[in-house]
Amino acid sequence: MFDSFSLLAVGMPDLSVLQYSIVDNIFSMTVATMGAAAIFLFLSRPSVDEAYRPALMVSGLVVTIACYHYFMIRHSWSDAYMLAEGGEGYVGTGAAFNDFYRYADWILTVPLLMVELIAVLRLQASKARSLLTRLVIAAALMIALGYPGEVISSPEGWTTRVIWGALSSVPFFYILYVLWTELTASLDSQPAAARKLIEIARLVLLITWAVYPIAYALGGTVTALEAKAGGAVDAGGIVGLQVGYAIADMTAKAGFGMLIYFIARAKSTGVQNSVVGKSAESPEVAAT
Ligand SMILES: *C/C=C(C)/C=C/C=C(C)/C=C/C1=C(C)CCCC1(C)C
Repeated sequence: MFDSFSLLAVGMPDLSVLQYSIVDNIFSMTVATMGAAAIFLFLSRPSVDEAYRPALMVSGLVVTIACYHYFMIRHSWSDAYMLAEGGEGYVGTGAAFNDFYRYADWILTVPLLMVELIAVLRLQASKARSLLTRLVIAAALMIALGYPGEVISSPEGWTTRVIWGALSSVPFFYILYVLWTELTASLDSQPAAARKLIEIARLVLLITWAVYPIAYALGGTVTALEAKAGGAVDAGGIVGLQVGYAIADMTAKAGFGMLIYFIARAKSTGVQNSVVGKSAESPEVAAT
C-alpha cells in the first residue's frame, strides 16, 4: 500500500565498512566545507565595493543552505545504517535514506548560483533580468525532471530512469550553453583584472556541472539499482553517486563562491585604482 507513495528510496544495500565510511566522511567534509565557506563569504563583505556585496551575500546563502542540507543528509545516512552483527559491514536499519534533502537543496541553491554569478558580472539591468528568468526556469526544470529518475530503486526502472535523466539533460545543456556564451560575451566589458578569473569561472562551471550527470549514471546501472532495492548486492554505484554529488556540490558552491569573491575583489580594486576602469564599469552613472 505504501508503494504508491514511495517518493523516497526504500531498502538499503549492505555496505562494507569502507563504503559506509567513505560516504559518511565525504558528507561530514561537505558540511565543514560549506560552513567554512559561508563564514568566509559573509565576513569578506567589507573587502569589496558596495556594488559587489550582494554577490557575496548570495554566495554565502548558497553555502549556508547547503551546509544545513548536508548536515541533514549525513543524519539520514547514519539513521539508515547500523553496524552488522560481528561488525564486518553495515546493513539497513529499515529507515529510508532521504534523497529529497539534496533535491530540496538544489532547487534553492542552483537559482541562487545564477543570481550570484549575474550579480558579480553587473550586466545591464534588462539583460540581467532576461538572462536570469531563462536560467532560473531551466534550472527548475532540470532538477524537477531529474528527481523522478533519482528515486527509482528497482532494476526494472532502468529505462525510465534513463528517460528522466535525458529529459533533465535538455535544460542542463541549455543552461551550460547560455552561461558559456554569456560569460564569453561579457568578457569585453569586464575590467582586465577580472577577465582571467571569469574565464576560470566559466571552466569550473562546465567541469563541475558535468560531474552531476556522471554521478547520476554511476548510481543508475542495473547493479546499482538492484543494490538500491536493498540487500547484499554490490553497492559501488551508490557510493559513487553520493561521493560524486558531494564533490561536485563542494566545488560548484564553495569553490565557485570563492571565485565570485576573487572576481568581486578584482573588480573592486579596479574601480578604486583607475578612472578608466570606473567609466568603463558604470557608463550609466557617468551619463547622469
Ligand atoms: C549546487 C548544486 C548544483 C550546481 C547542482 C547541479 C545539478 C545538476 C547539473 C544536475 C543535473 C542532472 C542531469 C543533467 C541529468 C540527471 C539528473 C540530474 C538532475 C542529476
